[in-house]
Amino acid sequence: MKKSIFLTIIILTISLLSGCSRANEITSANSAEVISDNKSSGSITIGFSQVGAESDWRNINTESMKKSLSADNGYSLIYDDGQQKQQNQIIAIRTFIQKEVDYIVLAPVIEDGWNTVLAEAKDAGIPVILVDRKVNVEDNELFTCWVGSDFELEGRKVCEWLNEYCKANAIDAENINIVNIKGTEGASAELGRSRSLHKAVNKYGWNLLDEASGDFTQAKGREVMAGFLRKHKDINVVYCENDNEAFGAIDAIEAAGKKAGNDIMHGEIMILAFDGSTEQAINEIRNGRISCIGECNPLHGPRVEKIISNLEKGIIPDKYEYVDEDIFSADTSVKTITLDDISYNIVTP
Ligand code: GYE
Repeated sequence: MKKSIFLTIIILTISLLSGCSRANEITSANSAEVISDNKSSGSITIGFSQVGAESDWRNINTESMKKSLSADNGYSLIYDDGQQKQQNQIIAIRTFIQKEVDYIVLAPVIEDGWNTVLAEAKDAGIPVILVDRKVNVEDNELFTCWVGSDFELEGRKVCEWLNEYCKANAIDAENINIVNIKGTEGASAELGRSRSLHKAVNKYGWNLLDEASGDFTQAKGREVMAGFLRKHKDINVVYCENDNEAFGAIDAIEAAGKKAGNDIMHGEIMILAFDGSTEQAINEIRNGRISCIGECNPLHGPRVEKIISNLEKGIIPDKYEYVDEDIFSADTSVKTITLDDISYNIVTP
Protein backbone atom coordinates (compact mmCIF):
# COMPACT_ATOMS: atom_id res chain seq x y z
CA MET A 1 0.00 0.00 0.00
CA LYS A 2 2.70 2.40 1.13
CA LYS A 3 4.73 1.42 -1.92
CA SER A 4 1.90 2.30 -4.33
CA ILE A 5 1.37 5.73 -2.68
CA PHE A 6 5.09 6.37 -3.00
CA LEU A 7 4.99 5.37 -6.70
CA THR A 8 1.98 7.59 -7.36
CA ILE A 9 3.77 10.56 -5.80
CA ILE A 10 6.84 9.94 -7.95
CA ILE A 11 4.76 9.65 -11.14
CA LEU A 12 2.81 12.81 -10.28
CA THR A 13 6.03 14.70 -9.55
CA ILE A 14 7.60 13.61 -12.84
CA SER A 15 4.55 14.57 -14.87
CA LEU A 16 4.24 17.92 -13.09
CA LEU A 17 7.91 18.66 -13.68
CA SER A 18 7.80 17.71 -17.33
CA GLY A 19 4.57 19.68 -17.64
CA CYS A 20 6.38 22.77 -16.31
CA SER A 21 9.36 22.46 -18.58
CA ARG A 22 7.08 22.06 -21.59
CA ALA A 23 4.56 24.71 -20.69
CA ASN A 24 4.75 26.34 -24.10
CA GLU A 25 5.00 23.21 -26.17
CA ILE A 26 2.30 21.76 -28.29
CA THR A 27 2.43 18.07 -29.10
CA SER A 28 0.06 15.76 -30.89
CA ALA A 29 -0.93 12.14 -30.48
CA ASN A 30 0.42 11.55 -33.94
CA SER A 31 4.12 11.96 -33.02
CA ALA A 32 4.06 15.52 -34.26
CA GLU A 33 7.20 17.52 -33.75
CA VAL A 34 7.12 21.03 -32.30
CA ILE A 35 9.43 23.00 -34.54
CA SER A 36 9.02 26.56 -33.46
CA ASP A 37 7.20 27.56 -30.37
CA ASN A 38 6.33 31.15 -29.91
CA LYS A 39 2.82 30.65 -28.61
CA SER A 40 3.43 32.43 -25.32
CA SER A 41 4.31 35.60 -27.21
CA GLY A 42 1.02 35.56 -29.11
CA SER A 43 2.36 34.07 -32.31
CA ILE A 44 0.36 32.36 -35.03
CA THR A 45 -0.02 28.60 -34.50
CA ILE A 46 0.21 26.38 -37.54
CA GLY A 47 -0.24 22.64 -37.93
CA PHE A 48 1.59 21.37 -41.00
CA SER A 49 0.80 17.87 -42.24
CA GLN A 50 3.56 16.84 -44.64
CA VAL A 51 3.37 13.85 -47.02
CA GLY A 52 6.53 12.16 -45.75
CA ALA A 53 10.22 12.02 -46.59
CA GLU A 54 10.06 9.95 -49.77
CA SER A 55 12.34 12.07 -51.95
CA ASP A 56 15.02 14.77 -52.07
CA TRP A 57 12.36 17.18 -53.32
CA ARG A 58 10.25 16.46 -50.25
CA ASN A 59 13.13 16.99 -47.82
CA ILE A 60 13.99 20.34 -49.40
CA ASN A 61 10.31 21.28 -49.25
CA THR A 62 10.11 20.36 -45.54
CA GLU A 63 13.16 22.49 -44.75
CA SER A 64 11.75 25.42 -46.71
CA MET A 65 8.47 25.22 -44.77
CA LYS A 66 10.16 24.94 -41.38
CA LYS A 67 12.47 27.86 -42.14
CA SER A 68 9.65 30.17 -43.24
CA LEU A 69 7.23 29.20 -40.46
CA SER A 70 9.85 29.70 -37.77
CA ALA A 71 9.59 31.19 -34.28
CA ASP A 72 11.74 34.09 -35.52
CA ASN A 73 9.07 34.88 -38.08
CA GLY A 74 6.38 34.77 -35.40
CA TYR A 75 5.00 31.26 -35.78
CA SER A 76 4.44 28.23 -33.56
CA LEU A 77 4.76 25.31 -35.94
CA ILE A 78 3.57 21.78 -35.25
CA TYR A 79 5.07 19.56 -37.93
CA ASP A 80 3.70 16.12 -38.68
CA ASP A 81 5.27 13.58 -41.07
CA GLY A 82 2.48 11.49 -42.62
CA GLN A 83 4.89 8.78 -43.81
CA GLN A 84 3.11 8.63 -47.18
CA LYS A 85 -0.13 7.46 -45.51
CA GLN A 86 -3.36 9.41 -45.83
CA GLN A 87 -4.66 7.94 -42.58
CA ASN A 88 -1.74 9.48 -40.67
CA GLN A 89 -2.50 12.85 -42.26
CA ILE A 90 -6.16 12.62 -41.26
CA ILE A 91 -5.15 11.88 -37.64
CA ALA A 92 -2.74 14.84 -37.72
CA ILE A 93 -5.46 17.21 -38.97
CA ARG A 94 -7.84 16.05 -36.24
CA THR A 95 -5.13 16.67 -33.67
CA PHE A 96 -4.51 20.15 -35.06
CA ILE A 97 -8.25 20.86 -34.74
CA GLN A 98 -8.23 19.68 -31.10
CA LYS A 99 -5.26 21.94 -30.43
CA GLU A 100 -7.17 24.87 -31.96
CA VAL A 101 -4.35 25.91 -34.26
CA ASP A 102 -4.83 29.14 -36.21
CA TYR A 103 -4.11 27.57 -39.62
CA ILE A 104 -3.74 24.08 -41.04
CA VAL A 105 -1.29 23.60 -43.88
CA LEU A 106 -1.78 20.34 -45.74
CA ALA A 107 0.44 18.72 -48.38
CA PRO A 108 -1.95 15.89 -49.29
CA VAL A 109 -0.44 12.55 -50.31
CA ILE A 110 -3.29 11.74 -52.73
CA GLU A 111 -6.22 13.73 -54.12
CA ASP A 112 -9.26 11.71 -52.99
CA GLY A 113 -10.68 11.13 -49.52
CA TRP A 114 -10.50 14.53 -47.83
CA ASN A 115 -14.17 15.61 -47.70
CA THR A 116 -14.88 14.56 -44.10
CA VAL A 117 -11.78 15.80 -42.34
CA LEU A 118 -11.67 19.11 -44.22
CA ALA A 119 -15.33 19.67 -43.33
CA GLU A 120 -14.33 19.13 -39.68
CA ALA A 121 -11.63 21.81 -40.02
CA LYS A 122 -14.12 24.14 -41.66
CA ASP A 123 -16.68 23.59 -38.90
CA ALA A 124 -13.96 24.42 -36.38
CA GLY A 125 -13.34 27.67 -38.28
CA ILE A 126 -9.71 26.80 -39.12
CA PRO A 127 -8.51 27.87 -42.58
CA VAL A 128 -6.77 25.13 -44.56
CA ILE A 129 -3.97 26.04 -46.96
CA LEU A 130 -3.00 23.37 -49.45
CA VAL A 131 0.55 23.13 -50.67
CA ASP A 132 2.12 21.07 -53.49
CA ARG A 133 -0.49 18.41 -54.43
CA LYS A 134 -4.22 19.09 -54.69
CA VAL A 135 -7.34 17.56 -53.17
CA ASN A 136 -10.43 16.38 -54.99
CA VAL A 137 -13.32 17.60 -52.82
CA GLU A 138 -17.05 18.13 -53.39
CA ASP A 139 -16.87 21.72 -52.18
CA ASN A 140 -13.88 23.93 -52.96
CA GLU A 141 -14.77 26.09 -49.96
CA LEU A 142 -13.32 23.30 -47.81
CA PHE A 143 -9.91 24.88 -48.34
CA THR A 144 -8.81 28.49 -48.49
CA CYS A 145 -6.28 28.23 -51.29
CA TRP A 146 -3.63 26.07 -52.93
CA VAL A 147 -0.06 26.78 -54.04
CA GLY A 148 2.10 24.44 -56.11
CA SER A 149 3.14 23.30 -59.57
CA ASP A 150 1.22 22.54 -62.73
CA PHE A 151 2.13 18.86 -62.98
CA GLU A 152 0.34 18.28 -66.26
CA LEU A 153 2.23 21.19 -67.79
CA GLU A 154 5.53 19.79 -66.49
CA GLY A 155 4.66 16.49 -68.20
CA ARG A 156 3.69 18.20 -71.45
CA LYS A 157 6.98 20.08 -71.56
CA VAL A 158 9.02 16.91 -71.09
CA CYS A 159 6.98 14.99 -73.68
CA GLU A 160 7.27 17.89 -76.10
CA TRP A 161 11.02 17.89 -75.53
CA LEU A 162 11.10 14.18 -76.47
CA ASN A 163 9.10 14.87 -79.60
CA GLU A 164 11.45 17.69 -80.59
CA TYR A 165 14.44 15.42 -79.87
CA CYS A 166 12.98 12.79 -82.20
CA LYS A 167 12.42 15.39 -84.93
CA ALA A 168 15.90 16.87 -84.57
CA ASN A 169 17.51 13.42 -84.68
CA ALA A 170 15.25 11.87 -87.36
CA ILE A 171 13.85 9.17 -85.06
CA ASP A 172 10.45 7.77 -86.04
CA ALA A 173 7.71 7.57 -83.41
CA GLU A 174 7.38 3.82 -83.93
CA ASN A 175 10.95 3.41 -82.65
CA ILE A 176 10.13 4.97 -79.28
CA ASN A 177 9.51 2.26 -76.65
CA ILE A 178 8.67 3.85 -73.32
CA VAL A 179 8.12 2.58 -69.81
CA ASN A 180 6.59 4.80 -67.14
CA ILE A 181 7.76 4.65 -63.51
CA LYS A 182 4.81 6.44 -61.98
CA GLY A 183 4.79 8.33 -58.70
CA THR A 184 2.41 7.52 -55.84
CA GLU A 185 -0.86 6.46 -57.47
CA GLY A 186 -3.59 9.05 -57.04
CA ALA A 187 -1.20 11.90 -56.13
CA SER A 188 -1.59 15.06 -58.22
CA ALA A 189 2.03 14.86 -59.36
CA GLU A 190 1.47 11.30 -60.61
CA LEU A 191 -1.93 12.03 -62.18
CA GLY A 192 -0.78 15.15 -64.05
CA ARG A 193 2.54 13.77 -65.30
CA SER A 194 0.96 10.44 -66.35
CA ARG A 195 -1.92 12.22 -68.10
CA SER A 196 0.53 14.19 -70.23
CA LEU A 197 2.48 11.09 -71.14
CA HIS A 198 -0.69 9.25 -72.19
CA LYS A 199 -1.81 12.19 -74.32
CA ALA A 200 1.61 12.43 -76.00
CA VAL A 201 1.70 8.66 -76.63
CA ASN A 202 -1.64 8.96 -78.43
CA LYS A 203 -0.69 12.14 -80.25
CA TYR A 204 2.73 11.06 -81.52
CA GLY A 205 2.23 7.27 -81.78
CA TRP A 206 5.00 6.19 -79.38
CA ASN A 207 4.83 2.71 -77.84
CA LEU A 208 4.04 2.68 -74.12
CA LEU A 209 5.30 -0.75 -73.07
CA ASP A 210 4.56 -0.73 -69.36
CA GLU A 211 3.70 1.34 -66.30
CA ALA A 212 4.07 0.75 -62.55
CA SER A 213 4.38 2.93 -59.47
CA GLY A 214 7.78 3.63 -57.96
CA ASP A 215 6.12 5.59 -55.13
CA PHE A 216 8.50 8.52 -55.78
CA THR A 217 11.33 6.62 -54.02
CA GLN A 218 14.76 5.60 -55.25
CA ALA A 219 14.54 2.02 -53.94
CA LYS A 220 11.19 1.39 -55.61
CA GLY A 221 12.35 3.12 -58.81
CA ARG A 222 15.26 0.67 -59.02
CA GLU A 223 13.06 -2.33 -58.31
CA VAL A 224 10.40 -1.35 -60.87
CA MET A 225 13.04 -0.65 -63.55
CA ALA A 226 14.79 -3.97 -62.89
CA GLY A 227 11.42 -5.69 -63.41
CA PHE A 228 10.75 -3.79 -66.63
CA LEU A 229 14.20 -4.71 -67.99
CA ARG A 230 13.57 -8.39 -67.32
CA LYS A 231 10.19 -8.23 -69.03
CA HIS A 232 10.89 -5.99 -72.05
CA LYS A 233 13.97 -6.27 -74.25
CA ASP A 234 13.46 -3.14 -76.35
CA ILE A 235 12.97 -0.30 -73.81
CA ASN A 236 14.71 2.86 -74.98
CA VAL A 237 12.97 5.62 -72.98
CA VAL A 238 12.11 5.69 -69.26
CA TYR A 239 9.69 8.34 -68.03
CA CYS A 240 10.49 8.66 -64.32
CA GLU A 241 7.99 10.75 -62.40
CA ASN A 242 10.70 12.13 -60.10
CA ASP A 243 14.48 12.33 -59.85
CA ASN A 244 14.84 9.73 -57.12
CA GLU A 245 13.07 7.16 -59.27
CA ALA A 246 15.45 8.16 -62.06
CA PHE A 247 18.50 7.56 -59.83
CA GLY A 248 17.08 4.13 -59.00
CA ALA A 249 16.37 3.43 -62.69
CA ILE A 250 19.96 4.34 -63.64
CA ASP A 251 21.26 1.86 -61.05
CA ALA A 252 19.02 -0.87 -62.47
CA ILE A 253 20.04 -0.09 -66.06
CA GLU A 254 23.75 -0.23 -65.20
CA ALA A 255 23.30 -3.38 -63.10
CA ALA A 256 21.77 -4.97 -66.22
CA GLY A 257 24.90 -4.02 -68.19
CA LYS A 258 23.19 -1.25 -70.17
CA LYS A 259 23.85 2.48 -70.50
CA ALA A 260 21.66 5.47 -69.70
CA GLY A 261 21.96 8.14 -72.39
CA ASN A 262 20.53 9.88 -75.45
CA ASP A 263 21.69 7.50 -78.17
CA ILE A 264 18.50 5.49 -78.20
CA MET A 265 18.95 4.13 -81.72
CA HIS A 266 22.20 2.46 -80.64
CA GLY A 267 21.24 0.68 -77.43
CA GLU A 268 21.23 3.49 -74.87
CA ILE A 269 18.20 4.08 -72.63
CA MET A 270 17.01 7.66 -72.34
CA ILE A 271 15.96 8.87 -68.90
CA LEU A 272 13.36 11.62 -68.53
CA ALA A 273 12.60 12.90 -65.04
CA PHE A 274 11.03 15.61 -62.86
CA ASP A 275 12.19 17.89 -60.02
CA GLY A 276 15.78 18.99 -60.74
CA SER A 277 16.03 20.29 -57.20
CA THR A 278 19.41 18.80 -56.23
CA GLU A 279 22.99 19.10 -57.41
CA GLN A 280 22.96 15.33 -57.95
CA ALA A 281 20.12 15.63 -60.48
CA ILE A 282 21.78 18.52 -62.30
CA ASN A 283 25.04 16.53 -62.41
CA GLU A 284 23.20 13.64 -64.04
CA ILE A 285 22.02 16.10 -66.70
CA ARG A 286 25.61 17.32 -67.15
CA ASN A 287 27.03 13.82 -67.48
CA GLY A 288 24.24 12.79 -69.87
CA ARG A 289 22.71 9.97 -67.85
CA ILE A 290 19.48 11.98 -67.50
CA SER A 291 18.40 13.57 -70.78
CA CYS A 292 15.71 15.99 -69.67
CA ILE A 293 14.16 17.08 -66.36
CA GLY A 294 10.91 18.98 -65.98
CA GLU A 295 11.65 21.38 -63.16
CA CYS A 296 9.48 21.13 -60.05
CA ASN A 297 10.17 23.82 -57.49
CA PRO A 298 10.06 22.67 -53.83
CA LEU A 299 10.63 26.06 -52.17
CA HIS A 300 7.06 26.69 -51.06
CA GLY A 301 7.86 27.90 -47.53
CA PRO A 302 8.01 31.62 -48.39
CA ARG A 303 4.89 31.30 -50.56
CA VAL A 304 2.86 29.73 -47.76
CA GLU A 305 4.22 32.26 -45.25
CA LYS A 306 3.15 35.10 -47.56
CA ILE A 307 -0.35 33.64 -47.87
CA ILE A 308 -0.69 33.41 -44.08
CA SER A 309 0.66 36.89 -43.40
CA ASN A 310 -1.71 38.27 -46.03
CA LEU A 311 -4.67 36.42 -44.51
CA GLU A 312 -3.72 37.95 -41.16
CA LYS A 313 -4.03 41.37 -42.80
CA GLY A 314 -7.39 40.42 -44.31
CA ILE A 315 -6.00 40.02 -47.84
CA ILE A 316 -7.74 37.14 -49.66
CA PRO A 317 -5.24 35.01 -51.60
CA ASP A 318 -5.80 33.69 -55.13
CA LYS A 319 -7.53 30.34 -54.91
CA TYR A 320 -4.80 28.70 -57.02
CA GLU A 321 -1.22 29.93 -57.27
CA TYR A 322 0.93 28.18 -59.89
CA VAL A 323 4.71 28.39 -59.79
CA ASP A 324 6.74 29.13 -62.96
CA GLU A 325 9.15 26.38 -63.93
CA ASP A 326 11.79 25.57 -66.57
CA ILE A 327 13.06 22.40 -68.16
CA PHE A 328 16.67 21.26 -67.92
CA SER A 329 18.69 19.44 -70.59
CA ALA A 330 22.29 19.34 -71.72
CA ASP A 331 21.36 18.20 -75.21
CA THR A 332 21.83 21.01 -77.69
CA SER A 333 19.75 19.60 -80.54
CA VAL A 334 16.57 21.00 -78.92
CA LYS A 335 16.74 24.72 -78.15
CA THR A 336 13.15 25.63 -77.31
CA ILE A 337 9.79 23.94 -77.11
CA THR A 338 6.45 25.54 -77.79
CA LEU A 339 3.12 24.79 -76.11
CA ASP A 340 -0.05 26.77 -76.76
CA ASP A 341 1.99 29.56 -78.35
CA ILE A 342 4.24 29.81 -75.31
CA SER A 343 7.90 29.05 -75.93
CA TYR A 344 9.98 27.54 -73.17
CA ASN A 345 13.73 27.92 -73.12
CA ILE A 346 15.71 24.89 -72.17
CA VAL A 347 18.15 25.52 -69.35
CA THR A 348 21.50 23.89 -70.01
CA PRO A 349 23.39 23.65 -66.74
O1 GYE B 1 8.02 15.59 -57.69
C1 GYE B 1 8.45 14.22 -55.81
C2 GYE B 1 7.86 14.17 -54.48
O2 GYE B 1 4.40 16.25 -55.14
C3 GYE B 1 5.72 17.60 -56.56
O3 GYE B 1 6.52 14.55 -54.67
C4 GYE B 1 5.69 16.58 -55.50
C5 GYE B 1 6.45 15.31 -55.84
C6 GYE B 1 7.87 15.48 -56.30
O4 GYE B 1 8.04 13.03 -53.76
O5 GYE B 1 9.83 14.17 -55.82
